[in-house]
Amino acid sequence: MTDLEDELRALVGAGHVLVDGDLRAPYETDWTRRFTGTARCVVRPATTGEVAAVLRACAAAGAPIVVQGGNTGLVGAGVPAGGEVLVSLARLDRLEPVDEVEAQVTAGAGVTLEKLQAHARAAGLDFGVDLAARSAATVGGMIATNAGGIRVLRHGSMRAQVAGVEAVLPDGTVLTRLSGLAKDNTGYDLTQLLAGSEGTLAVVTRARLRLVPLLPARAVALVAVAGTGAALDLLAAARSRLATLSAAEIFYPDGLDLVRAYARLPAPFGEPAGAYVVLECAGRTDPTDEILETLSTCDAVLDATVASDRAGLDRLWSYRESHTEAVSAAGVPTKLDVCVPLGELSALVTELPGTVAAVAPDARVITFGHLNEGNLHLNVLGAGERAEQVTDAVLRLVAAHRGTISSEHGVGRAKAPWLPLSRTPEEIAAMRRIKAALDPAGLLNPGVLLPA
Ligand code: 2HG
Ligand code: ZN
Repeated sequence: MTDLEDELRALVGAGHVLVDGDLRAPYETDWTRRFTGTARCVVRPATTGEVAAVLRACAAAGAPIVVQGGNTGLVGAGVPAGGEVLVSLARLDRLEPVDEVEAQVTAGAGVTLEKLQAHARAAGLDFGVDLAARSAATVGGMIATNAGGIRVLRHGSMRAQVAGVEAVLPDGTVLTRLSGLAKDNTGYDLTQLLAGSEGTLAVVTRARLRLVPLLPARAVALVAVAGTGAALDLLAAARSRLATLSAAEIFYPDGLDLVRAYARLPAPFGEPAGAYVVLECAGRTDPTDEILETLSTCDAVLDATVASDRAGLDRLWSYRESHTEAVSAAGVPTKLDVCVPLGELSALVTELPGTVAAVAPDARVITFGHLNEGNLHLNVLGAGERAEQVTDAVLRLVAAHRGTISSEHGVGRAKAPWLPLSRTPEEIAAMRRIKAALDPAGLLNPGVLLPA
């Protein structure tokens, strides 16, 4: 083995430098199975000091690095393109005690969302971000991608929860900002710069996270509506009348069919509908009556089913949350994660099938997502060798509707060539200057975010 591998073994322990192909394999392919590459080796540091030492050693050797959390990313940003040292942060999984007065907690980058949620809830608080990959997604990856999920409506996305971070620059310098002060105007906000930077500027090792009130009483409505326009009418009614609204999601009949077959779920309604909306309310007291009253006075509602018990909540949410796994069981999807102004949503949904069919006649699009933000997940199945053309056609359509090419999954390797559709040449040039200042040798996550 080369000098670098020997040096890494000395830094993190021989058992945490994986060079054998079988041991590397689980780290080398992303969740979708679309992105895969060979790592030079996988390194598993356990502390910030070890991460710093690993980065220093890689910098001295001129070795490029790819950073990985729970490997739940969907844009190919956490797996190697080929030949990088893969730094897994899974062992940085320390959770400190909840500070109940500040309503904050410090968590290691490798802590899973599910563990963070359980920890916060045991202290009578909650974490503001929730998403279907909660059992594997980690704090560091969620900060790096500025993850969104199902409660952005209520609490904002990941960056809104982050009061500070500890992070390691590519030269091994450790930046520590974990005091969590509620007001602190002392210069550039490096924490917020790193949120959404996709591991291209520094490696987040710990985070000071804000917590939110625990709202134990929940009610969910699964609502059948005629289509996207009716779904938006229902959203408008929910937004104006439901003070406790915590989620508003959408899916369509073809997604429902896939999910029902995959998760063996019954048809939710006697009659099929054009679109389905999930509304969730959460409070200290049961919000069921509030939801029922809103549904009964909204003309867009064709049919609805409401639950507030644990089993019923899980059952209704599973129609929406099983989409990703059901799609994956049907094939390797081309995943597009876009956001348009709500006024453009109906037109986008209408024009989408024709746009895809024009470049990939055999492909089909499963559409679902976060209605409140106009954030649709367009999962194209059967694109085969036309995946790039489908991506190009759909992202151009989205840009024409004043939308963004990445709403919450990030740009990664998957969308980097299309970044100019969403950011001006001046913005991209400024981003490159920031990248060059913090990572002059271009060693961190090369090929991710910024177009080649
Ligand atoms: C979701 O909202 C996730 O369920 C995954 O962002 C979306 O699989 C997808 O495309
Ligand atoms: Zn999503």
